[in-house]
Amino acid sequence: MFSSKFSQVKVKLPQPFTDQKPGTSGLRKSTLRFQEQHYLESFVESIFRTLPGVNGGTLVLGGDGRYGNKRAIDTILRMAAAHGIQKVITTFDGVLSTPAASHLIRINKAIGGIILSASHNPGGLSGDFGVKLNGANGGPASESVTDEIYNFSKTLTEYNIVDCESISSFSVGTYKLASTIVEVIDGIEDYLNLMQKLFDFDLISSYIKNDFPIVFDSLNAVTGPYAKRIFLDIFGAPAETVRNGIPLEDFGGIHPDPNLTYAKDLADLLLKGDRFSFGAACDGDGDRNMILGRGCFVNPSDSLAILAANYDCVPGYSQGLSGVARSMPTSSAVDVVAKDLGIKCFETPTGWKFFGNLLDANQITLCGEESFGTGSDHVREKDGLWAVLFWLQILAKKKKSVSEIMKSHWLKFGRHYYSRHDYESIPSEVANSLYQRLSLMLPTLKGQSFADKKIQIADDFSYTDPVDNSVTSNQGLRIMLDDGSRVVVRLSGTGTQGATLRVYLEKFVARTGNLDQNPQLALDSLIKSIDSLAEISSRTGMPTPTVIT
Ligand code: VG1
Ligand code: CO
Repeated sequence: MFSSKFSQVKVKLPQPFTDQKPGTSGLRKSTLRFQEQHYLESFVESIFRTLPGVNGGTLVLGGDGRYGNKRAIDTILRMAAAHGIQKVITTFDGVLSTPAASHLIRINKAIGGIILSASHNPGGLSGDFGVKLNGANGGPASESVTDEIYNFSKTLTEYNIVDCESISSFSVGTYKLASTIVEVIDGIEDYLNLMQKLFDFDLISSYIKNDFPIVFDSLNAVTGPYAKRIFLDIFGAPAETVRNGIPLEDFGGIHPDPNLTYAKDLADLLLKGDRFSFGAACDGDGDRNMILGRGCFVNPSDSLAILAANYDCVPGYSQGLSGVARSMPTSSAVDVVAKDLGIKCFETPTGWKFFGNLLDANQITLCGEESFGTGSDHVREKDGLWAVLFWLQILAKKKKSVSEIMKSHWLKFGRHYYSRHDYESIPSEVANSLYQRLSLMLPTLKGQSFADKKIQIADDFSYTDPVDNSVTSNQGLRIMLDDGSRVVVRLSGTGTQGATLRVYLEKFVARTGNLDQNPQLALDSLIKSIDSLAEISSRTGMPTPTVIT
């Protein structure tokens, strides 16, 4: 596959790039920015000069198939060879989901992995591209590592690469590039084996074949080949089960974010039609999941709580959960389950990297975020298809519908009404001054009335990692009321156009209360109060959020 003629070269940068600071999950920029000469190379050089064990190590490499994926793989392979990496494991067509990459890193004892994805952001020439770095545990690199990479990039003067003919097709096999071994695998097999160890595939397969039709939307992104292998080839479900199952460079124009706005077609199938009993979708790189039942949507915070409460339905977790964790803006639904199970519950900042230490130290088994991310100690990333299989296993075991499972959950634990309102593409100055203003107001808010309740705590969330004692501050503004309700305000770290303001709203209703309200109505007074306090609609000029979850 590679030509045997090559030479190792050092390429001088005209000047260093100063905008290579990784955000919530990796370096994410417009595709056009990444297409600029030396841009990708600069970031990859900073990685290879910073990551421990590069010389002689094994690296996992792949992406979600978006525009730029193959070119980036070719470039990174040649840079890996120039840095003395002993082996790079990549996949057929370079297509590899984030959770599958995490698993490959772990089973191959790799020094880490590079995942080419801007996750749930749109792809193509007018979309975004991204580079995510994972460490030897399979999880996103820690803040200290990404800070080091960023600092390195700011003064970088040259990068190392092997000069040879570029390649654009990756077929399965083992190749040699300079002295680096390039192993191209199918990328699905290992992940599938892991899923088969955790779940009872026979039980799920017979359940869905017996009048429980399901539909899964890959949104033209990375999970297509995985979903087809599992749902069609193994479970024997009909072809219509997997929608948009071929990874396309621009995701066919779809915004690969599994929520009620961007996966509306799927949502309509479940919420308005009666053809399917269960529906799900994953994002661009396959780490997020949205779960729907006939006529119902499962809020991701509830989803985490329901998985935790029903862990004993799944063979892979039958020995029990060591603990659970959720990101701070995620609702406390899982906290209540943890209390009932008598296990610990941790609250971390947003972003999967914070779960890594807890998972590695066996402090937790399950974890999740309100942003459609759920996962466990089986890998060190959130895992979309895993969550779908977990749900199917619960449904098959309990022989209940999604809405029955949810109702019985709320009847036992009470309901945490929850919603997230996103205001996307706000001019950065507007978002920053709004946020700054609210942040400066916090010390004066305690004791004041808000949504007819009293503010008990108003602070900026700060986290001390219980494993390594590292402190991460400024993780979101919290307003907590005396009835347990809360509003959290955060600025996104994954957007690429202007700023995105996220407002998270939560209100608890005990099991004896009204469990059947529309969440937007149940949260109405919180919504109005935060809008008037933070002047969101007046300052942004947006009367309503872009996305409501
Ligand atoms: C968002 C979510 C966060 C998630 C992150 C990466 O970050 O809110 O919960 O971990 O995306 O998900 P932010 O900073 O935009 O709120 V993914 O699917 O991009 O790996
Ligand atoms: Co993702």
